[in-house]
Amino acid sequence: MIIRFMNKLFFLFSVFALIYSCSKVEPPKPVLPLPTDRQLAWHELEYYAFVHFNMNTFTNMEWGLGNESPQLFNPTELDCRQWARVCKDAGMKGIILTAKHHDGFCLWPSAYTEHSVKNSPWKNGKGDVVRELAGACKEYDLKLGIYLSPWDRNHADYGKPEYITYFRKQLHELLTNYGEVFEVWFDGANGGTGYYGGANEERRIDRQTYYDWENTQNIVRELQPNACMFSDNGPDIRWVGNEEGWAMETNWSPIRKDEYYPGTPKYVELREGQIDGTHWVPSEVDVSIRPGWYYHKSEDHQVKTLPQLLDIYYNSIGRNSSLLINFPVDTRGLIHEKDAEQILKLGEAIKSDFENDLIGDAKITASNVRGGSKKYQAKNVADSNPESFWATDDSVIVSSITIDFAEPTEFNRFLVQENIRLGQRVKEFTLEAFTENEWKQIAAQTTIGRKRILRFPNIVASRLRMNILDSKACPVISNIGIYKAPKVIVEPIIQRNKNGEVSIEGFDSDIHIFYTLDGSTPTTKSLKYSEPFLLNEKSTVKAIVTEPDSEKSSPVATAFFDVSKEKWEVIGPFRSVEQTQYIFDGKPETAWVLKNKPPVDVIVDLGDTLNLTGFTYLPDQGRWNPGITNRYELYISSDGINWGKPVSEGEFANIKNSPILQKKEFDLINGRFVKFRMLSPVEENGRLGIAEFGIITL
Ligand code: FUL
Repeated sequence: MIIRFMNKLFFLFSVFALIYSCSKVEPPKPVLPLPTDRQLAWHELEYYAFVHFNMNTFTNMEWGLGNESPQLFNPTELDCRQWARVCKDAGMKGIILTAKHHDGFCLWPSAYTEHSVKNSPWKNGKGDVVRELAGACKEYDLKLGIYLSPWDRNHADYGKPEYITYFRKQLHELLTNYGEVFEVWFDGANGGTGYYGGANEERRIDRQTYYDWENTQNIVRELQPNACMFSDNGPDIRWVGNEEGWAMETNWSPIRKDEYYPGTPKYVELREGQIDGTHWVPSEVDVSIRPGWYYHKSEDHQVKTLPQLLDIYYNSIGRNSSLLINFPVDTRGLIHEKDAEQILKLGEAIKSDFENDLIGDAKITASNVRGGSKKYQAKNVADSNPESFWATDDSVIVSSITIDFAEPTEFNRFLVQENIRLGQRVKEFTLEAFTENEWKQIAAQTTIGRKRILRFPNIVASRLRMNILDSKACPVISNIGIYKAPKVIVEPIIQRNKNGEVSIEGFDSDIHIFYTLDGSTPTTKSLKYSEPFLLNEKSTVKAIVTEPDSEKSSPVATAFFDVSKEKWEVIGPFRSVEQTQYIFDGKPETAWVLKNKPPVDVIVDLGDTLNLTGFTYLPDQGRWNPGITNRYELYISSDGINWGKPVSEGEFANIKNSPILQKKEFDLINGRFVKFRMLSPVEENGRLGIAEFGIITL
């Protein structure tokens, strides 16, 4: 009886002691600067859409001059609900619309200009795209964001103080008439040539002072206190310093904000953020699903694929950034089917990558727990409560947290988050897996921030350990997730270089590639690819990617190669131009481009006399000022001196809109020298070029 009483007493004493000890342990002191509540809410969104749709959509431009007639704006099937549906289905949380781009045309009937939808034929001037989108976002539970270009190439007063009044009035309209706005996007591109009410001149402004940013930003704060503002240097969200879809691995949310301004030439310094940053201004990765921001039919074949989009996802959200993916809405007023197809694939892939957190019931321990307190115990990283976290004593920075699975577990993703309410801290960490009876390092990294995701080949381990090697103060880790993402089984890329070496690349690690050379459909019993191989003769390579130990197999990739280009040489007339090699390198992304008065000839010595029946031309695939010819002549010669009449001549139909591989056949002829004559650039830029040139033999 007495023993039982004593036991009870002891138990009660322990409970009190624990409660006392918990209450005694001081929480970690914040490391400045800290995010505001509005930034914390924005951080949670992670992934949202940009829509570039405006006058440029109808003029096939990226930067309109400002002199475009509102009559040109006339979408035939505009449907903002379709945009919202696609974005929602892809897992996105909001849409930011280019309400006004640099050309000054307004998608809403602004009371302060005639240069808007109200003077367009669309809905007889009664339409309002911003209103339609606001309604669609509401219906699909998405947030609405506004892009309002500070640069206005249409407005007569641009460059004078009067324009700032106009700009602010427009801001007022957009922030009071369309409900809650989550993000206001101020572009850094500012000043230059333009129409400017008919002046047609160049106007430069002082980017630091012209907009009186402080007072302009105050308008947003006052009208939409919850909205975050984006610009090169914030105040709430900063540009990541490129438009290609990646953040740096080292990425601090703080920056020394006052050293920069929208349009700063020092934007590269913003990429990594700054360890000694004075303000919390996290990065946002903005990237288009196509090469351009606006719709161009010519880019219909260049929509980013699932592998490219997955890389973008992991290189942005997985690197302490948010992700803003742009849809260049087309002239119908819809997100193009091809864009929708790819983004939905990404949505599916993200879902399945993070479906099952393997941390489950693993035992989690740490080398140090703050004050030995339960409140800061290691287990908190797996309790799905973002508020709770593991923290160490102030004096302990070098520390580790170990996840002990009940049995060997296979995984390929590691996700970790700091509790950013207390500031960004970790400077350096490693990851080790206990496998085959020893600890193996699988990653050595720098910052964490709001979210860091590491990808690596599948590993089977019974334990996983994260070592914090350096931190601004004691680490505060709120979440860890461990996943086995399914392999991305997409068709591989088959390329052959000038020497005849064929490479076949799949996107993921731990996959198998099988191929055939006889035109038959590859299976897991076909040749297994391990490294590039020589293939000089004419052949068809077909290849698939399969997942080991599963039935999963990709669609078949097919590449047709004619005789190898090993002996080919450009012998004139631009032999000295270094890039001539690009036309035989098997890489569509590299090109040889010239700005010469047509005709421009390229003469190739094939090295042998061949039986020729045609040729192929892949025009320059570059985004800016591509060199493309739409008329051509092709000559064959046996000595490179006497050319006679062209064996083929004419036009590459629709090549401007669709710059894909062109194939032309002609009657069989013997020859060793080929002259390809480019006659007319399709772009006003006057450039002529070739990404790849090939011949067809009998
Ligand atoms: C850039 C602009 O100049 C582009 O046209 C586009 O709007 C992009 C998002 O930002 O700075």
